Amino acid sequence: LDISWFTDSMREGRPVPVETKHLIQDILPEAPKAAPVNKVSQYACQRRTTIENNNRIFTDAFEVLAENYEFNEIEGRCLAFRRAASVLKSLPWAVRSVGATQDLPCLGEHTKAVMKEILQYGRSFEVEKILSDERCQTLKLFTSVFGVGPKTAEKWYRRGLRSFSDVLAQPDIHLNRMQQSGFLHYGDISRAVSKAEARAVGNIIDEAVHVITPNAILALTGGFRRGKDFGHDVDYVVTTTELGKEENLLISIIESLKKQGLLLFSDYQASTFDLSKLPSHRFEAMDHFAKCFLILRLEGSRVEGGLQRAQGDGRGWRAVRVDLVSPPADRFAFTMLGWTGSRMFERDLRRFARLERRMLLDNHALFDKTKVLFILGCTKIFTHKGSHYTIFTLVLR
Ligand code: DCT
Ligand code: MG
Repeated sequence: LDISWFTDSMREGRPVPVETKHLIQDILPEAPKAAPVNKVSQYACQRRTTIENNNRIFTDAFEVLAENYEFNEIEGRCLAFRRAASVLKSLPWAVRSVGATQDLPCLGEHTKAVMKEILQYGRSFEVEKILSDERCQTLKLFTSVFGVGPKTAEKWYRRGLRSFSDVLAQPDIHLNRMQQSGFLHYGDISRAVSKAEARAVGNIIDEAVHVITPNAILALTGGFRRGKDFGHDVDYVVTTTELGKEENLLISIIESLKKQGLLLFSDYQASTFDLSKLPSHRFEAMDHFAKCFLILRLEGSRVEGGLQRAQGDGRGWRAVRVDLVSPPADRFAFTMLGWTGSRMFERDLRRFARLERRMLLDNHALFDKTKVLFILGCTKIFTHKGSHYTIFTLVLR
């Protein structure tokens, strides 16, 4: 098929039937010339990313490689593959040749070699090797249990344990409370949570918190706030407009859930937030606000359209993982931004603030290093103009 007449026509703006246009775009070796390849920013927070992923064949492979590096504690390479996946997820077009990626940031030699293999053979041999590796399979299985991290998983693997029944049969392995609940509710909490289930959880928290205070603020965050239809847990920010009253809020909510028989597990972490210790120059994975990691019993009758259930499950309820974080009201905007994710977006937002704006951003505050002042009372921390995002300094107090 000689497609040059059609491609020339498309380039010169002559009319071409839409089916032909799509066919050509499918078989062309390169991405369409109009794709803004040279405009893709190295910062995730400067890239417009929808939840539609046009490059899943590559990003799924990158995630396997990243996780394998994580298991082997090779942080740099793990991050490199997560960065590359984040860039490809932002593209409104599917990559059809390695040549089409030449102007994209964050794609190194190794990433490109994996992409080349996938384009040529439809799969990556390196990824297949990892997926069939016994150690990797076992670590993935063990870390899928709530409360089991890579270190514990490795310890169990080194003891020769390969399955849950191997672990549970060891008389000298003492599971902590979180791990016990993780095994007990494994089937339920490893199944995706739907948006309807997340809203039903929100209604339960909302009812509980409004009995405690009429001034409560409750906001869904995490993946659902980014528009995802499913998640591995439900994340809510909950506080009250009365500054200081948020201190005991989570304790009261947990108490109320327990009384209603809805609490299957709870790990409460009190606030260690100290305004005088800000700004923090060191990167911390977790913020200092009061938070709790819960497993709740969710009745099907509370969920619009019913529960996500395993086949043959006759119960009228399921267990759901829920995270609650409770900042003081004047820290609400920072907390919401920090908990919305994605992980790479958060990481790059902080990097962008530091390197491009000389500011320090975390879940607690935004600090302007040039003017040596805190930007307080923000209603919005960043906004977007056209396709670019800017750290926003709205209201100064
Ligand atoms: N977060 C972060 N850095 C981490 C972990 C989490 O910045 N290392 C933030 C971003 C997302 C938010 O916390 C909630 O975390 P998760 O629930 O793990 O992520 P999610 O995007 O909500 O994913 P899922 O939909 O699977 O729950
Ligand atoms: Mg989540």
